[in-house]
Amino acid sequence: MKIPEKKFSITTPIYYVNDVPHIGHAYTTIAADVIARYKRLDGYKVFFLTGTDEHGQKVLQAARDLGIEPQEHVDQLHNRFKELWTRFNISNDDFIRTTEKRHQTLVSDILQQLYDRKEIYKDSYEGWYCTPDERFWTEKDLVNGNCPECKRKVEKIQEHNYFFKMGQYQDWLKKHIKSNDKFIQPTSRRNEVLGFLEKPLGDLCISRPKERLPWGIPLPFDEGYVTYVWFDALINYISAHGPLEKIGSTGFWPVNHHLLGKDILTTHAVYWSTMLKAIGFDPALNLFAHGWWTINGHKMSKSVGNTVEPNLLVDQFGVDAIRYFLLREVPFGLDGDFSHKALIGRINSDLANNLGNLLNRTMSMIKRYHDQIIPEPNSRDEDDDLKNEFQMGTEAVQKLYDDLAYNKILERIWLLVDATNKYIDTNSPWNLIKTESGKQRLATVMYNTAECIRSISILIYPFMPKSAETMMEQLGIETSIDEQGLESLKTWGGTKSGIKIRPGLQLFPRIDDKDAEKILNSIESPNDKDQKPSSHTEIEGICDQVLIDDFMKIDLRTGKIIEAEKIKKSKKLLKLKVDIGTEVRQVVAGIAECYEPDQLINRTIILVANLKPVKLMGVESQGMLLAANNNGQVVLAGFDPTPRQGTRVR
Ligand code: ME8
Repeated sequence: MKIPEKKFSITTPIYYVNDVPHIGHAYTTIAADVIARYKRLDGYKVFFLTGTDEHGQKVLQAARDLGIEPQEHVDQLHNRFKELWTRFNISNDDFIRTTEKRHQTLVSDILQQLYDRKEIYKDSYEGWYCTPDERFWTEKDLVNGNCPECKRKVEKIQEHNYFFKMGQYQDWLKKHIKSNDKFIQPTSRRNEVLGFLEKPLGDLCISRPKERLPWGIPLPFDEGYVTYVWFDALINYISAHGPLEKIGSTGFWPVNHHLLGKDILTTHAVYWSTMLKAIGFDPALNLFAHGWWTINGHKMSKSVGNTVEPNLLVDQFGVDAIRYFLLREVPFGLDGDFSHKALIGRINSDLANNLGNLLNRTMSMIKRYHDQIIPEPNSRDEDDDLKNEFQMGTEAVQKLYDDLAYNKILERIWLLVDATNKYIDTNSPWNLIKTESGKQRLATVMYNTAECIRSISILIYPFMPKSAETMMEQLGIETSIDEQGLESLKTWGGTKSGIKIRPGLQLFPRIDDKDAEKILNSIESPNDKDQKPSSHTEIEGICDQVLIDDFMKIDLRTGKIIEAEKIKKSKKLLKLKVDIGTEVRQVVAGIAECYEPDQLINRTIILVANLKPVKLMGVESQGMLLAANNNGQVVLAGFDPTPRQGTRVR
């Protein structure tokens, strides 16, 4: 019997070509690449799609500003994206452009079908139009008379247009979201979409008169109009698969993950899902809306002009360091302030000190003690703890992929890096070499260390493909990582004894303090210029007023303290483990002078759960406890009666 092929598909948004790409675009694309590579390692046939969104007002305006034809402009800019993806080692299977014939034909076909089925109708329309976002808003949507999304000015427009009967799918969509937990992630964003759907859902204006916007796909049933850029762009996800009748049989629909920034979740969750319903296709299995990279708290964006240029970062730090940093630094789903200082910190600690050093020391020991040959282990039955650690680690990593918890995946892999470094230290090969019996054990230790490095290379491959390949090369293993696959991690011993290692250059050279200072001085980013350690100031009076929206950005959760201990050499700090229902957080709190660790166990506290992690006395703190300072006596905020862990506090 023929075993059916396992298939998997993933997409990024198609990016506007009104300007060159920045690190925010690279973020989504790298995140998708990691999943695509991981699934291929797991034996799936993957279809990974990215592309460029080349129609609409923004793009036309950009071409006009440059004084060139829109087609010439989009041809130039789409290349900038393609080149950047090559630089970042992005393994996309296709790249779709909305100005391509295959896309335009499908958009036309879909429009005609929906028009024939009376899913599209013509009406007169008066509304407020936001040109940068290319969206109409009603009077009640506006915030202080401005666009509710980008807060910029809107203009009143009255015209005849075509509408897609989106409103009729409102109940279906609500039901679909409610009955499919993972359709929209993270949960907070899912709740936002459900909140949006509590208001009546209108129909969607899907045309723009040609005299106002000539740059778009003409409506097949009315020459006087072009297609609204979002209706056009969303169809890219299927136009890459060919004509409508073929899409269902490719095995790649529904898409497993549409990755996108939180700015475009409504268009995907609401417009795209209802469009698919009308066309007769199932919605994607998952929409994951990640957070924004910000600079000093402001979204990094082309229009604000506060972007970080990805090519410069790659020149300075290398591709894999950037790929690693973006996905390790901030949980996928939350916003993160970009800092070169933090990037250098990660390169030095995680990459140079931990991983790079592990490879170097292993290479030099195999060279010194075994003449550059991976030895035959003297016993294959020893070191079960190490082997179990790798077994459990690999399984944990695989589970974490289900929720796209990139930072946790990397954290888990680095526990294996630490375990291997510890294994070397505990066994001290430099002592084993001194005695005959020690030498017997040495062969086993060096073999196992090489096998650990092979496993780590496979696990980091989706994130840092080039570095993983270099590690394999240094180990002397010629079989490609894709060929070895995750399958090869199921049993210990995939590394062959007797092969010659090829020690090479240091994988991640450390950036010393002088160089770091030079780099930081040459960077314009205000974040790095004024970066101070996180601190809070005690203010006697009432602080400036904030809007409720700002307050709601702070995620306060109840948590139960399950472990507490003093931090060595600190009078003030305690290290706590706090259970917040969905996970256990490590929190460093300055309460040691007022609370004994034992007093705190089982106490329910309030945790600021979305505070960016910081290190205090070298210990990571993933949140902050709320407390009052009562004349120097710190008193923890609490409850009576006690709610369950993880309850949101407002
Ligand atoms: O919205 N942080 O294109 P776009 C993180 N063409 N990610 C960011 C980011 C930031 N500061 N800035 C941009 C469009 N992104 C439409 C999409 S899809 C059918 C049409 C990423 O060029 C993030 O993925 O404005 C965001 O959703 C996307 O780029 C927006 O790119």
